Amino acid sequence: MSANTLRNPSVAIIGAGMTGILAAIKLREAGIDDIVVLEKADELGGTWRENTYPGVACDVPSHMYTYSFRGNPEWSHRFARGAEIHTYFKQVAQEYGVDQQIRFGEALERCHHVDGQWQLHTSKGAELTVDFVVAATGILHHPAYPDIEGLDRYQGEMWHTARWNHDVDLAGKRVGIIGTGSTACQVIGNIAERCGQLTIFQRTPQWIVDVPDQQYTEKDKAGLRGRQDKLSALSRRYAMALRNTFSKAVTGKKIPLALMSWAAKRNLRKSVRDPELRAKLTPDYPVGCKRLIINSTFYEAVQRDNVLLETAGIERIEEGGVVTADGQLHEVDVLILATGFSPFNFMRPMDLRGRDGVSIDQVWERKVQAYRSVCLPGFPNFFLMLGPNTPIGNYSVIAMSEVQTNYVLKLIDQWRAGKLDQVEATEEAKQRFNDYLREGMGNTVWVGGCQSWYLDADGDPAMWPYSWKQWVKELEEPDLDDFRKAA
Ligand code: N01
Repeated sequence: MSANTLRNPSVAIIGAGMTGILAAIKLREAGIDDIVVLEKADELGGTWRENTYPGVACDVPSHMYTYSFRGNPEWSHRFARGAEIHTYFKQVAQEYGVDQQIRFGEALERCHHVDGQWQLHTSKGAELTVDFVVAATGILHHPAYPDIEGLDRYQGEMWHTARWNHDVDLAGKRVGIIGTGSTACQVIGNIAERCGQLTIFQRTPQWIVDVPDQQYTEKDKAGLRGRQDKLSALSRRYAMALRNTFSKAVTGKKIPLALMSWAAKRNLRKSVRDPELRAKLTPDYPVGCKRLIINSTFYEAVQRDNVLLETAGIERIEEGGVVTADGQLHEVDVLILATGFSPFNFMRPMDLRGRDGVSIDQVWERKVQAYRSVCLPGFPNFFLMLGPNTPIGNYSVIAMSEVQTNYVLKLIDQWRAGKLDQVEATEEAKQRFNDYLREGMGNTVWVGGCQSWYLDADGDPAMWPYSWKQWVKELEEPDLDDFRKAA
């Protein structure tokens, strides 16, 4: 079929973060121009717009954390800082004209499948009808607030790391921070020196590896300007290194796992001299079970005289501070919640109803699952970006989104060519896919006995348990036998 006989679909993309921008670029490149991007905030950038906490940086090498088609010679460090990543996405959106297609300050509230199309209702009262919806709403987007008695009674300044209050100067203040995940480690390394006293409330210690954070010189940057070939080569080199180490380790390959364990244990041994403190910082679960933390500032900060690592466990919170299980009140002027995110919400809360009026909350009531992370039976012509079991972990989510976007485009091509009007995976295919995932989980480190945001309510990891290569293969070509046939 020639290009001018193809049907031209209308597509709504939910969210103007990294995946939403990518989807818009790729759809336009494929000749689909009837696109609207609905963004609830007044600016694009997703995670990198929302997370502005001190020390925010990407823990994936910067030259790998870019779109494959648009490298960035300007990165300041091996691990790019949050603000420069935000700038990168704004630049790319502008260069590719995507910013013109974004409707800012307009959230999608209702999304119903009616008579073969999607009817949308936005927070501005607009009604839209489109053929396809792409949910590019991110994973780590909904801050998780801890369920601790008395949290609402606290009288000092308090905020979640994803909602940083830049109006409060921490200099000289008594600061408490709950959590010791990737975010907390970055924050602690950055603010410890400034605080009068910093108390870290650690519930579970974490494994940390230190990868040197090289600063790029003007000469380094100049050598990369206008050289997409060099930028791509750099990106490939990092990607290969990560695949051969982290990705293999977490999916149970013995040698990479042993090396990763060795690196994390050695880092702790070398960095923390005091045996008592070291014991407090030593996890009792395998390396990689929780997401491995890449950080070079936390161990130094935790050994400062003005920093206390409190491991007694939080009993309750009072007006003036945090009471630990040993009965001690830790008075703090500021309480920072570095308590992570609710990763199983995806595009919710949203009144999303598929074929026959079935709601997403009903479908996901028992288990949050999808077919190949992208498709939902009962929701035709609706695609998830970074959906359940995308191989998140210590790898670039941009690379994952690119693979998923190509897959989505191939499915939309079926519609454009008139082969399918309703692109909908079958329930049976979804079940088979999830059985296949379950088979692989036993070999992974995520079932190593720790609690983490990777696990769903049943304790099953919402991760990809096989190799990166295998995942790319799965998404290379749609298997049309797994989709409902036209009625
Ligand atoms: O969140 P987390 P995060 N009482 O869920 C603790 C990405 N990221 O924001 O371990 C006491 O890892 C909880 O304790 P425990 C990255 O993918 C990326 O740090 O459950 N403590 C834990 O210590 C990362 O994995 C970059 O016992 C409570 C912490 O809060 C993901 O974001 C940078 C508690 C939560 O840790 C999430 O990291 C930063 C309670 N009631 C983050 N509830 C990049 O570079 C929770 N905790 C891209």
